Amino acid sequence: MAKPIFVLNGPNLNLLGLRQPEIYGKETLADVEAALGRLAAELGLAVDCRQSNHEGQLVDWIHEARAAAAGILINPGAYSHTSVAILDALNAFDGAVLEVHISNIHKREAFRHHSFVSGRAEGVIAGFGTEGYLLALRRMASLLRT
Ligand code: DHK
Repeated sequence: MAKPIFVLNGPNLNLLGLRQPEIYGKETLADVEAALGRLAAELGLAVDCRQSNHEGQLVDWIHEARAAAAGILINPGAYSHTSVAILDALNAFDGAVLEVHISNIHKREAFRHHSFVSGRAEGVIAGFGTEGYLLALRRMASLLRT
C-alpha cells in the first residue's frame, strides 16, 4: 500500500465554515476533507487529514510523516507567519511539501505577507478558497509521478 499524503491544518481551521465566512468561505473542514478523499481516490492516492490548534502537535505529525507519508499538504494557519519550529520540522521531511492558504494572504494585513513555510514548500496556493486544497492535491499527484 502506497504511503498517504498527510493533509495538515493548523489553528482555527476546525472552525472553517463558521468563522469569518466572508474570508474563509462556508464550507466546513469536514466538507473539505471529504472532497479531498474523493479526489484522492480519483487520482489513485490516499489522504490522511488532521487538524490541530497546537504547534507541537503539528511538529509531531510532520516528524511522523518522515516515515509514513509520501508528501505533505499543509495549511499552517497563523503558524505560517510565526513558526520556525514547523519550518525546521518540514526541512527534516524528504518528500514534497505544498502550502495552502484559503485567503490571499498578500491582500491582507502586512503580518500575513510572510510565511516561514514558503521557504520549504515546493509550491504555494493562496486566495483560491477551499478549492486550493484540491488544486494542491492535483499538483501533489503530478509531483509524485515525476
Ligand atoms: C488561515 C489562517 O488561519 C490565517 O491565520 C492565515 C490562512 C491565513 C488561510 O488563508 O487559510 O493568515
